[in-house]
Amino acid sequence: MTYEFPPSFLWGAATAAYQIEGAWNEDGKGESIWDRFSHTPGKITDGDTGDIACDHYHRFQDDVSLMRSLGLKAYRFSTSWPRVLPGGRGPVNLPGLDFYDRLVDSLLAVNIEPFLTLYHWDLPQALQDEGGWENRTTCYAFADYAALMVKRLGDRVKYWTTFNEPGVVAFDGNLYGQHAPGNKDPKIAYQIVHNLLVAHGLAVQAIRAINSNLQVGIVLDIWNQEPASDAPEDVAVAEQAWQNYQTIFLHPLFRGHYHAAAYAAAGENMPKIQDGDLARIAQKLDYLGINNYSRILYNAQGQVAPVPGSEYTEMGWEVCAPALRRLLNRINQEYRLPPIYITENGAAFKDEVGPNGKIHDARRLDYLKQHFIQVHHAMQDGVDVRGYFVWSLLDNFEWAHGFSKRFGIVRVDYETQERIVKDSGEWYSRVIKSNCVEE
Ligand code: IFM
Repeated sequence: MTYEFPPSFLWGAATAAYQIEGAWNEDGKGESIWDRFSHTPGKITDGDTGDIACDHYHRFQDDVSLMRSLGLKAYRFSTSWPRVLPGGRGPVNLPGLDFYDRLVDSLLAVNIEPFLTLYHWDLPQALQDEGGWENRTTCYAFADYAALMVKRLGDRVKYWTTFNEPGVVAFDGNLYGQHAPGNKDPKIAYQIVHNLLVAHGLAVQAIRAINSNLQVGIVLDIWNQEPASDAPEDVAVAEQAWQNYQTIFLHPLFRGHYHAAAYAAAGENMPKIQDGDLARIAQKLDYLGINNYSRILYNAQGQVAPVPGSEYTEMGWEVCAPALRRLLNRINQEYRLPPIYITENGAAFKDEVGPNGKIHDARRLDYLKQHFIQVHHAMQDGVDVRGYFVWSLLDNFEWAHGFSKRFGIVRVDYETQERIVKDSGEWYSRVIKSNCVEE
C-alpha cells in the first residue's frame, strides 16, 4: 500500500535551543533557568547539563548541510531568549541575534523553511529572579522579545510559534518540579497557565503589529485520553481527564473561555484573570502545532499502565499510532481550528552502533512509519494537516533525563560530536523525496 501526501506537505525535523546549542555562556549569552537547574546537583540524570550538548552553536553550518542532505523541507528550532536578551529585557546581545540571523540565512540558502519557536523553556534567569512566569511583567517582557526577533528576522522567517508546550512549562516546571525552575506549587502552576496564555496573546499582537503577513501559531502537547472499553465508567473517567487537562489550553485559545472542568480541577488555585485577558488570549491563529507521542488509557479505576500487549519506548510511553488519528479527528470536530502541523512526534529507543558503523533503528523507523500513515488517514478524514516535524533531528539533551534518551534520526556521539544518520533518517529522507510512505 502506498500513501501519497500532497505536494505542498512540509516534511521537517525539530530541535530546541537548550537541547542542542551548548555555548551556554559564550558571546554574551545570559543564564537561563535551565542552566541554573542543570547546574544544581541532583536535578538531571548523571549530572548532565546542556553546557555543550550537540555544540550546534559552533556547528550549525554542518548541521544545516546535514539537513540538506536529508532533503528536509522545513526545520523547526527555537531561539534562546537569554542569548539575545541576557537580562530578559534591556540591552540586546548582538552576537546572539547574529547567530540566529546566520542560521536562518543558511537554511534559506538551501531552501529549508525556518519554523521559529520563541519559547522552548529557557527563560532568562534574571526574569526568574523577579518571579518568572508567575509575575505578569514577564508576559510584557516576552511580547517585547517577540517584537525584537520579528524586527530582525521577520523579513525571512515566515512561521512564528510563541510557546512550545505551555502545559509542560506550567506543570512539569511548577507543580511536579521535574523541570526548571523546580517549583512544586499548584497555585503558582495555575497562575502560570494563565500568564503563559496572556503572554502568547500579547506576543501575537506584537508580531502582527510589525508584520501582518506572518504565520503565527502556538504548539500544544496533546495526547488522546482514551477509555479502555466502551463501558460508561471507563468512558467517564477518560473524559474527565481530557477535560481537566487538555481543555485548559484549547478552550481559552479557540473558544475564548476556560472550560468549567478546568475551574473545578484548579479549585482554590484558579488564577487571577484580569479584564480583557480572555479576548487577548483568543487571537486568531494561522496554525496550531501538535506535539504527540502517545496516548493515555483509562478505566474506571484510573490510568491503565502498562497497557497489556503494548510496546513501550525508552521514555515509558506506549506506542499507539492510531490514537493520533483519533486525537486529530476529535479536536477537529470540537474546535474551529486553523491548519495543523504535527510539530513533534518521534521515539526514544536504545540505539546500537553496528560493526559497520550503521545504526539499524528499526523500531524508530516503524514508529515513524505508523504515525505517518495515521496522519495520512486523518487527512483523508478531513483534518487539515499541512506538515510534520520529526522529533528530533539530532539525539540531544532530554531535559531531566539528560543524554540518556536518544530521539534523533541522526546519532550524536557526545565525546566527538560526530553525527551519524540512522536507518530511520535515511528512510525519512526517501519518504520526503518520494512524498510517499510505503507500507
Ligand atoms: O524533548 C522534548 C521536547 O523538548 C518537547 N516535547 C517532547 C520532547 C520529548 O520528550
